[in-house]
Amino acid sequence: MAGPQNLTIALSKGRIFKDTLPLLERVGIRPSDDPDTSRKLILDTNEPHIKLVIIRASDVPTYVEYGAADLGVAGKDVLMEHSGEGLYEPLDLGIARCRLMVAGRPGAADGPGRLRVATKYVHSARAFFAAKGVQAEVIKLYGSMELAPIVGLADCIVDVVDTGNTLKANGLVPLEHMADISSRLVVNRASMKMKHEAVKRFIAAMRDAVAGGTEEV
Ligand code: PRT
Ligand code: MG
Repeated sequence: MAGPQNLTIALSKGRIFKDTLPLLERVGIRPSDDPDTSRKLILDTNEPHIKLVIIRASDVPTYVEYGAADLGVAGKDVLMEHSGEGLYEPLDLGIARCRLMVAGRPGAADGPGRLRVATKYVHSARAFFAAKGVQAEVIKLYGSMELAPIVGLADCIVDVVDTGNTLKANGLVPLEHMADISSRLVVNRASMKMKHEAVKRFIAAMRDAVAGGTEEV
C-alpha cells in the first residue's frame, strides 16, 4: 500500500505562525524549526509527509492557487484582496483576529468632495467607498499606512486594527468598521481532488482542533 500523500502547507511568520502552531500541535504536527529565528524557508515536521513553506502573508494565496503549496493559512483581509480563482476556503481558524477599518484624524471622512484613502487594501477600499456612493481616490501603499494622514498624503487610511494602539500612537481614530477578520485555511483546487484523502483528513483534524479537540492527522 502507498504511504500517506505529501502535503505542503504555506504559512507566514509572525502572528499567523504563532497562532497556527497550537492548532498544528493539536493535530500532531510539530515543525522542526522556529521560522522567527531560523532562516529556513522550508521546514520539515515530525510527520515525514508534511512540510511547511514560510512566505510573506500576502503571497500565501498565490502559492496555494498555483499549487506550490497544497494548503495555506491566510488572513481574510489578504484573501479579499487576492483576485485569483482556484482556492477553496473550507475553514475559519478563528486566529489572528482583527478588524478592517477606515481610520484617520477625528472627522477626516466627513469633509465634502473626493476622499483620499491610503491603503494596501486597494480592492476592499474601492469596493467599500463605491458601495457607499463616496468618491474616493485610493492610493496604494505597502506599509506604515498610519503615516499617510499625518504627512498629508491622504485624508484617511484603510488598515487592519487589533488593539488600536498603533492608531492612537499616531493621533488617529477608527472612523468606520468595514469587516471582522480572522485567518482561514485555504486549499488548492487540484490538491483537493488529487490528494483528496490527505487533504480531507487534514481539514477534518484542523476543524476538530479549532473546536478544541486533539485528534491527530
Ligand atoms: O508584515 P508583512 O508585510 O510581511 O505582511 P503582513 O503585515 O500582512 O503580515 P502580518 O504577519 O503582520 O499579518 C498577518 C495577518 O494577521 C494579517 O493579514 C491579518 O489578517 C492578521 N492581523 C491580526 C493583523 C493584525 N491583527 C494587526 N494588528 N495584521 C496586522 N496588524 C497590524 C496593524 O495594522 C497595526 O499596524 O499590526 C499593527 C498593530 O495593531 P494594533 O491595532 O494592535 O496597534
Ligand atoms: Mg505586518
